[in-house]
Amino acid sequence: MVTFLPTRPGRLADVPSFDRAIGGAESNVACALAAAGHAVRWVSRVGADGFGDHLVETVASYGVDVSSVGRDPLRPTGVYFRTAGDRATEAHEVAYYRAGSAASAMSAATVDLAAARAGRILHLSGITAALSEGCLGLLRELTAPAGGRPVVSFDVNYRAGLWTDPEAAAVLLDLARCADLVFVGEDEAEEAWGVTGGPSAIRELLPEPEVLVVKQGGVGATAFVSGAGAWGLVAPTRRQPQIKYSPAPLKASAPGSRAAGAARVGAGGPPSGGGTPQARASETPPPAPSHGTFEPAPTVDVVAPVGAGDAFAAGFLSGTLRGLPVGQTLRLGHLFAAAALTTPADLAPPPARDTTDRLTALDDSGWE
Ligand code: KDG
Repeated sequence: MVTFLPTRPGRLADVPSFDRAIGGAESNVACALAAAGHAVRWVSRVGADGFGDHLVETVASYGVDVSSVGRDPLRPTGVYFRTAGDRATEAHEVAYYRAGSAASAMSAATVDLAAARAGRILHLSGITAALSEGCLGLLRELTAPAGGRPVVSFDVNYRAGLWTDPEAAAVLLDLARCADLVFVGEDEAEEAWGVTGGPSAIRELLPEPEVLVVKQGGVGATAFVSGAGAWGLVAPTRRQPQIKYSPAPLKASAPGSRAAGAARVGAGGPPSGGGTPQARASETPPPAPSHGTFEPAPTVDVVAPVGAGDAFAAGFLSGTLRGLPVGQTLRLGHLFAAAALTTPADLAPPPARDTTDRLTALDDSGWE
């Protein structure tokens, strides 16, 4: 979507002018990942109009392959306007002009499915599922269990205002259960599914995905990993031998230090397992822990929260693609999100790689 950001605070009714930018959950993730150096393709549809040109050109300028973005000669590119919102409550107004847009007319018949399935990870958003029957059908097709499908990453992205279907909650739960990696906010899990009780209660509802990441706003995020990380994400107890990017040698495993595999844990469960890195390095991967790994979020001065979830997903996917241990992968999510939180736009390029390498390798005392 093309996004219009207010040039000053206030109600939508009062803001006199807007600056053009780009937004849209999947393209935000694609751009942040490409800016972090990954090979990314964005598969979508936009109108054969000036806004479509702007969107495709801007996404391409981040290094994303846009060759599979179709142009719809009959339908316009979706746009949306939003207000700056209240910094304390994060409440803001949003006006979507997306009904009848090129993207809302996507379906399994109009999108290049082979292109969508060609990467190692296919990232999808629950927002798209809300747009039309065709879009929902497309997501069902892409999340259907099938041999040789890529790892399917799904951000629940529940937007109450977009759903007319009373079954929204069930639809999103269904899609999430078919994915391999799921991102969900603790607040949206409560809003959509009525789950209270924190990350472990959400994991109980969603035991299927190999990786479930519960975002806990400014508090942090908890990742549950089951299986042996067959597609690259390693279990927390194997984190130390996987550290490749630390600028200085990490301390050996002082009890309670990050190098020993300790992680502060929120509602997700007890601390992740210990064991010295040296001992773990030569062992077969341990059985996957059933508890979560929690990483606190850094404190940032929030300018606009929209897009932070996409940035977090991009950071987590970046760490996953790099084979980083889950604790560092969560930190990468937080750092990408911090970049988005501190800019007014939905999309922000992630921090430079040397910064994220340094910060993901810090021990607990240096993080917050
Ligand atoms: O996650 C950010 C998105 O919400 C935003 O860029 C626009 O995709 C969008 C939506 O529908 O809300």
